[in-house]
Amino acid sequence: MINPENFLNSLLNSKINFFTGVPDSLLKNFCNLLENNKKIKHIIATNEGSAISLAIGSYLATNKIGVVYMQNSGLGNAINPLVSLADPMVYGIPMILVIGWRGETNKVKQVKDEPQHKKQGLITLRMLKNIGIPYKIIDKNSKNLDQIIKKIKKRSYKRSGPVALVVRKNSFLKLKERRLKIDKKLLNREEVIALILDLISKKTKIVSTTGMISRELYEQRIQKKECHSNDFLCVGGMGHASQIACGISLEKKKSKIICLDGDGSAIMHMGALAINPKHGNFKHIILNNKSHDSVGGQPTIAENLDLSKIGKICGYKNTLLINSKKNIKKILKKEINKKMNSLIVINCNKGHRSNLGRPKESILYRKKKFMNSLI
Ligand SMILES: Cc1ncc(C[n+]2csc(CCOP(=O)(O)OP(=O)(O)O)c2C)c(N)n1
Repeated sequence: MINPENFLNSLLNSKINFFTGVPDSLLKNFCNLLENNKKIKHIIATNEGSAISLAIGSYLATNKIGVVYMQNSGLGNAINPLVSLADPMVYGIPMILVIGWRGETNKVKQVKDEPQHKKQGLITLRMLKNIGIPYKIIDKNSKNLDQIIKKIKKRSYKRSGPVALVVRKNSFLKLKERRLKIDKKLLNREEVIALILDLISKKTKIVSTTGMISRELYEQRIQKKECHSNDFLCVGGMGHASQIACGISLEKKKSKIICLDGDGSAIMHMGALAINPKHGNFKHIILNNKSHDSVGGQPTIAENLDLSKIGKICGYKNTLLINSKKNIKKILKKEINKKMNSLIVINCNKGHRSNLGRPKESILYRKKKFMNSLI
């Protein structure tokens, strides 16, 4: 296996010191190393397209190549600035992409992964080929990292454009997990989800965001012996859950709808905060643990933001920040029953159960059940 420290050192040896990206579970041991590293400039971006743009800016100012890391699902977000700005046919900006390959394929088959990674896993290399980005696949047996990085960097300068390292699962050695700081005055995310389920009517629809939030919602339905038909799990398309909820609420004016969002997800496509209150009518609940908890706990910019104030400015009629578990049930009950669009930000602790299950039924079956529940 590759020691992420060696991988980082090889990049540093190649005089690369600008890093940006959106965290990924396959890359988490590398991503986590970048935090608080005084030798480098590192920005955890809000989406992969923005990360590409940060690297473009850094290159323009320094003539030096940067690294952009992402999960392969983020390639979709990255494609526009890659193709319309960084490509050798436009501004010709060298950079190294480090892409975690969920749903990877080998010579014989595609490895088992969750439904949202199937298509993206299959097409990742083809996408890179299509947009002319040369790539090298690395895995747990990759050696001579210094050589690999030197070569790929040279290639990037030579073509005046991006190049990619595509990283297979389990390539990186596990480093120490970060220690969770628990704030006793807050609930954890799963406890908040359980509470919300206790407070809503049986017919309320829930659209939940990518990652652990959807998995915890699914598990809580099982624990409460409730069916899953009222839930749409936005397993992929991170950052789009609230616009899906908005679209549903436009068409189903009488339905009670809740979006269970994460801070990283809500910020990834924050423009939605302005569209939702203008066109939709639903309760937008952001479970704010100020981190990308699902992929390793890396901080989000929510550390520095009051998302409820942003919601107010964006036009939500009702906004609230819940910063303590004291009276939370009473407060939430009142909020959920209000008949106007609301943005409710609930601060909660980081962390999740290690034995959290995954949805079992086929994803198409779940879609059908959800659509039927809307009739
Ligand atoms: C476009 C895209 N980029 C990255 C990911 C990987 N990813 C899955 S969940 C997640 C973190 C979500 O953070 P947040 O919304 O704050 O929820 P939390 O995990 O903290 O509950 C990330 C980065 C993804 N699925 N899609």
